[in-house]
Amino acid sequence: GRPLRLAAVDLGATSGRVIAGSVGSGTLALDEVHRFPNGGVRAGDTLYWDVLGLYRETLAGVRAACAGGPVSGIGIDSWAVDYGLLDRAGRLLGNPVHYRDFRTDGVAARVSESVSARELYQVTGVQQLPFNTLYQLLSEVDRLAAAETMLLMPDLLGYWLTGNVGAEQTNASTTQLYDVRARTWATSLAERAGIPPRLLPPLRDPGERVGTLRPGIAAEHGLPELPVVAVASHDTASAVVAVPAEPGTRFAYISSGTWSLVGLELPEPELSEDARAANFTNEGGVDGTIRFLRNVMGLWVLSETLRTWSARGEAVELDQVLAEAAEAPALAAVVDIDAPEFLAPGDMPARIARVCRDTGQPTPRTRGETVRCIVDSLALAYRRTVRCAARLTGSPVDVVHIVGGGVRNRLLCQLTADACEVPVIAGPVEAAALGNLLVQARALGQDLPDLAAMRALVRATQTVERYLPTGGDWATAEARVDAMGPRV
Ligand code: LRH
Repeated sequence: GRPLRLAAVDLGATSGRVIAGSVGSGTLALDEVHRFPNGGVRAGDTLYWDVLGLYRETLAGVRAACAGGPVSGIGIDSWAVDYGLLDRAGRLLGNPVHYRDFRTDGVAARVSESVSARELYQVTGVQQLPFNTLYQLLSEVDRLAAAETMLLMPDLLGYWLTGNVGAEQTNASTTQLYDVRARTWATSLAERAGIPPRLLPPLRDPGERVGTLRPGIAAEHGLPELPVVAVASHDTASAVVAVPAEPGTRFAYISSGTWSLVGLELPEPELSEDARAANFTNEGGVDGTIRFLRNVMGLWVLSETLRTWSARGEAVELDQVLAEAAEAPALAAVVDIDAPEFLAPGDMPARIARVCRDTGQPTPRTRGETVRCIVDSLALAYRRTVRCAARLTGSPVDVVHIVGGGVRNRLLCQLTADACEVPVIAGPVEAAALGNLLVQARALGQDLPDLAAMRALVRATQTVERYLPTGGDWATAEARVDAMGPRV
């Protein structure tokens, strides 16, 4: 049909953007109309999100999109697990807390007294991460009595825009409060764990309407009363929609941003004890698919490293240190990038050096060597995870697709091909925004019947780069990391 112009609000942990996209048959074009930094705000002893800033920037972006031409819809996606609580009058109860805050330390261990880790996995299919919504809610259990509703971040912004509460399924599936087989809230499990089920709002599917921009907001911002569409509101689910996989290929994907989400698309959840032991998650995707994946620590360690150097007054450009890293010796020292010590903000170069020393490896001395250690370690984690996913599901992987900001890191893309020993197809960068636009477009009547049609449109319109494996002794490096301690 005639292309639709749509606003995709894509909120990442380190930056947010609003993209005006045109979607029609043979058309998928992006125009970034607004971008802003995002990140944790430490106040007192807590690491918060600037949620009102995110709301303000969302509106600023929608205004910018509308200023460029008529817009037919708005869709919002963001990182998973974090939420705001509403009281009985629908007012926000407290400022949402960042998943990297330490309020959840030790909570998971307490839950296992009322619900076993095994049962939790059987019902929810979710990997053990300290910041799962279940654990975050339990860390503030005293406050829950005053709360009526829990809204995940995109649903909270959607509520402010439209006045309607709900929980979009792909993001709900990350909470560890969602029954992955029944596709409903796991209410009895929630109750036993100590979470009042009234907090869990009605579920909505990607493609359903959230509602219409409230007249007061439309008037205040000079906007039309636009439909707000529930997209795959978990950014990773949106990114997987836009993986340009050829039909029939056996592909793994890496959604590469602050986190690297590494895994496979499956028709059904994989809930074996082996999958649980390997800490793979079963998150909901579009059209009933399952995202069987593992969180790998991702570009976070690199961005925190650059932040540490900048804070010391050492001017650092990402491209410059990556060029230095490319010249540094390969696989000189590797760390388990998923070790818990890399989760919280802080001095990553010091942590890397300490791990190298403690494991009897050469300590990186230059910036190039430090970055090489991080990028080698990431590629190694991709190798372990892709191979593990293939082993757990019995489905070999012929190609690895990388989407998201990490596509720009050409050293990492090449090392991923080397480590995984299969070709890598890298692109598109703005996969989450593209997936957001595609699901919106379908909801508003464009002819995109299934994931295959959406991916065909991505392939026809977006450019990708190919990387072929060139070798390296990854097996030895893998054995070195296997001998190290526990992972997140
Ligand atoms: C990536 C992501 C990931 C979650 C994490 C909290 O942005 O949504 O899928 O595990 O943030």
